[in-house]
Amino acid sequence: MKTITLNASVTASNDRDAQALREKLNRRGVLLINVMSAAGSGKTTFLSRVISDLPEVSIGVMEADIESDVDAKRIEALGAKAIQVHTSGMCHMDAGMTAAAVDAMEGETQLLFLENVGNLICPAEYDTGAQKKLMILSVPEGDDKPLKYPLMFRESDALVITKIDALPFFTFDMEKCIERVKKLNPEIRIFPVSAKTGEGMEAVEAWMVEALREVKSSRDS
Ligand SMILES: Nc1nc2c(ncn2[C@@H]2O[C@H](COP(=O)(O)OP(=O)(O)OP(=O)(O)O)[C@@H](O)[C@H]2O)c(=O)[nH]1
Ligand SMILES: [Mg+2]
Repeated sequence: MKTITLNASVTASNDRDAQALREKLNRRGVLLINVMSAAGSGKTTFLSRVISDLPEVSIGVMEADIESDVDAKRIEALGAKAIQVHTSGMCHMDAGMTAAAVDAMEGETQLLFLENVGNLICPAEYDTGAQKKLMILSVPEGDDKPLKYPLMFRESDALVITKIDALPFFTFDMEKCIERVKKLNPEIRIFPVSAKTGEGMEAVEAWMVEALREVKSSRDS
């Protein structure tokens, strides 16, 4: 398994780098999804479930962390392509770093995930060049997070509310949470799931497959 260490881009224009990467991915017919959430909310567990549920799709995962390679090893154990990206202490990935990570991925993949560094603040501030942004909120974190960290909810195309199997043990008002999110971002798609039991996974996987089909058909047209 490959581990690469990246530093923040020196270029002033993250947005320009992001646009260049997005165009390159579109030309290749590859869908990149930027997965963002707080530490421990369940990103790697969610991605592991997607890999198991979609054996017909070739999936690659870029695991961005400050230290260690535990997540990349978990993904590789499932038979998917994975690389570990060390961010030199940075709390997010920018477009230049993401482009370097995409280049370091070996072999053909149709669906690429960037598991961003776990926190609800900095990753939301940087366009990585991914065509889609998916945010994960877990039940134990609480239904008030859209009030406290609005930017990530505003910026995301999809919100996965995970660990719904734990709802009986927490005070989490699903309706109130969804209402708060929709107020910030009326277009966002919301998928309550349990990556542990598999409940709700089909709907979010269908959203991903449709997004992949759109990228491929726009390349072919
Ligand atoms: N009950 C329950 N536990 C879950 C679920 N998904 C993840 N977990 C647990 O939550 C913990 C953190 O999961 P990870 O997938 O490692 O979370 P992460 O967001 O990748 O963590 P970092 O990469 O460290 O930010 C683990 O103990 C998982 O077993 C779920 O759907 N239900
Ligand atoms: Mg992880």
